[in-house]
Amino acid sequence: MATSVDSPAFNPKSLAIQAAEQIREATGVETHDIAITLGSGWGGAAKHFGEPRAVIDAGNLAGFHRSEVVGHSGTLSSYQLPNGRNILILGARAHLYQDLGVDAVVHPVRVAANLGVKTLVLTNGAGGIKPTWKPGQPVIISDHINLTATTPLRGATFIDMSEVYSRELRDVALSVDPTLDDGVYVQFRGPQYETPAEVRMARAMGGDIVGMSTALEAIAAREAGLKVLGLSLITNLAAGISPTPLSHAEVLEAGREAEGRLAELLSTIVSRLP
Ligand code: 8IG
Repeated sequence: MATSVDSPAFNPKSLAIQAAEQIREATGVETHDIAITLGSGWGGAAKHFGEPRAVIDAGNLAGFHRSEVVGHSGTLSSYQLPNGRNILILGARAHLYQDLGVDAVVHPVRVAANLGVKTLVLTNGAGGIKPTWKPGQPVIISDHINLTATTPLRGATFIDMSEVYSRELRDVALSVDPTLDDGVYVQFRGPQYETPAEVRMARAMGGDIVGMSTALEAIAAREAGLKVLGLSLITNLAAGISPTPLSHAEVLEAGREAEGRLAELLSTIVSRLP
């Protein structure tokens, strides 16, 4: 059957409803409570959640695209925590720099919302601007600045952005590790890393963290009414802060070294989420 581009099948919100229905069938679970996106360095947390109830190849779900970036997986997995919570790990992130469009970027967030998820944990690997930070250090995202010049919202969708990253959820993270620092996440489109001048600009604007993923996802989450917890692994010092050039290999290496601690931290936070 020919499907026209005007067909509801191409509407991002109906694609998210379709994918959610496919996940309900694959998992046998009607409602998921928490969804987690695992960015660079955070992947080890999954094994702390026990045996997955189901692992779904994102390529088989409506609206998903196979991930292009080394170090990212392309599956969604469903777990049940000892406290009974159903959690969904969104292991198939699309980035703006892949040119799949902003709807593809936020699709996993919309799918989670359609599954009944109320709490979204967004993790990422990112560059650090605060001079006291060291590669391998996790930090809490307190707020963001969206420098992508785009948004997942369409039309007159004037959503409140005064507390995108829930104070309550940040306090849960702090209850697990009171030494966690926090900072403002600045999203650039990428894929190139920043120039030193761009990092100075981000710092002058009030930014502490530079990345390429989380602000757009958080906006879509707030549109859908989800509470958001954002966590960054500082995998590298931002350009000009770091004495050496940035490399993706360095990012992956910092992720690997921090993985054990991050896995423990994230799984404990998740077990305490309201
Ligand atoms: I990992 O230094 C990682 N992601 N924009 N800048 C930006 N994104 C990043 C960086 C960085 N490191």
